[in-house]
Amino acid sequence: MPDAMDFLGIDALLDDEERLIRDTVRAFVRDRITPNIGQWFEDGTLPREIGRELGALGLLGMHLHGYDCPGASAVAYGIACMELEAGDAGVRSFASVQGSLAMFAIHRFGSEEQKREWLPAMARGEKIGCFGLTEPDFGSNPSGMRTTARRDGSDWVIDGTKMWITNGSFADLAIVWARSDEGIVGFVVPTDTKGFSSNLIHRKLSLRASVTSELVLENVRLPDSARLPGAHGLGGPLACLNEARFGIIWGVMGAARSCYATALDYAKSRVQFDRPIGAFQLTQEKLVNMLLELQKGTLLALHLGRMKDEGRLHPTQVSFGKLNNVREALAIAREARSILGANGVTLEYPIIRHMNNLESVLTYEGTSEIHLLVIGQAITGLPAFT
Ligand code: TGC
Ligand code: FAD
Repeated sequence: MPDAMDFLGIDALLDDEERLIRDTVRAFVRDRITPNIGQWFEDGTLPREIGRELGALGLLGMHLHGYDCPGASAVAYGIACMELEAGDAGVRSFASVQGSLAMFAIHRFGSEEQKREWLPAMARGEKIGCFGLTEPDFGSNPSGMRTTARRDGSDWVIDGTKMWITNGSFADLAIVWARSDEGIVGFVVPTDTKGFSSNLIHRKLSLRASVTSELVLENVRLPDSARLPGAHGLGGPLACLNEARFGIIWGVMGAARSCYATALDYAKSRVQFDRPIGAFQLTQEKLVNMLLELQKGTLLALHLGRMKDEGRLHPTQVSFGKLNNVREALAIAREARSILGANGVTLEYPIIRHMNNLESVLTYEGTSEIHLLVIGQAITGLPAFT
């Protein structure tokens, strides 16, 4: 009989190293995240030392090569994201922003000096990075950004505000994207630079175990060596987003798996009308529908991961995965929540936490509408953004 958690035997499609990474990250989540996450979520915090712990496991910048980065495959990185987000999307977000956004930007577009200065320490989690693209008035449309960078002698002076920046308040460096006479350019901004400040965003009801901040840059003066020399135009930050979006395709299947597993267990033990609620056809329909989308989404993630490892994954295919898997993970979480009845609304169970987190994941890294329009343009040749 197929396994209720791996009905299609997807496990057999992984190699030994991939299974080892999965088991290692799963054990870390079981021992370190699961016992604490309810409290962190309630308190609205994520301890900064998680960075060093993820670094020690080789999970920061894990798919990057050189500069003390682990150089793992895209599939191995995806599996790690899946296991981290089965714990909580806040922890996966931490790893995504550090590895796929901040480290990737330096790795792809940075100078040799920048790579040597930052990447090894970031891989160990000693230095934390954040990625400032979104602004208060420019979210889905970053091409309108108002943050400016102007040359002043051999220096640059940056002014502007970035909004909704993950890891912003405890970061040691911020990758900041700004408009200049040369188009959109990127900088590595040490957060102790004069004129740089951050403000924690409070009262979030989603991704509470994740630090989200506003970044304010007032007359921030930096030498030209702080500019990312390889990044020219909006394609720079968008290339970084492809990496993080890829991790999300996997991550959300971890959150969905946690919801499905919790609902399945509950349905077998909760008795109403003298029978386990899992014996009712309506409950079975919910569970089976969850299983279908969970397995299909996991297969999709693996397929896209193999394509990425072969170097033939197109950004529009990343949009396909992000749109589908986040949408389905959210549907699974909502359905799972209903199976737990009143218990489904408390932090005693993980479901409502995942469900609330997934609302942010639906919005960040390109909203579902933006990814739909990216795919729509790819298949029709007709842009429908404006
Ligand atoms: P468009 O004219 O289409 O493109 C401008 C230039 O960029 C290139 N490009 C890409 N390059 C690499 N990867 C992609 N996915 C790319 N998409 C476009 C394009 O070829 C062009 O290059 P060039 O050389 O011709 O100049 O740009 P547009 O202004 O029309 O915008 C297109 C659109 C709407 C798809 C884009 O702006 C977009 O993706 N918007 C969504 C913004 C977004 O996703 N923001 C995310 C912020 S970071 C975040 O949310 C982190 S959450 C972290 C966490 O906690 O996990
Ligand atoms: P808007 O762009 O104002 O969109 C609002 C609604 O309008 C959405 O439904 C959208 O899909 C829709 N819409 C917009 N344009 C169109 C269109 N052309 N056609 C149809 N519908 C459209 N950003 C960073 O730079 N770095 C980070 O680390 C980061 N972390 C984040 C963490 C959290 C918890 C959250 C919630 C956000 C984070 N973001 C980050 C910001 C995130 O990327 C943006 O919220 C996202 O890009 C959407 O922008 P917006 O919120 O301004 O929404």
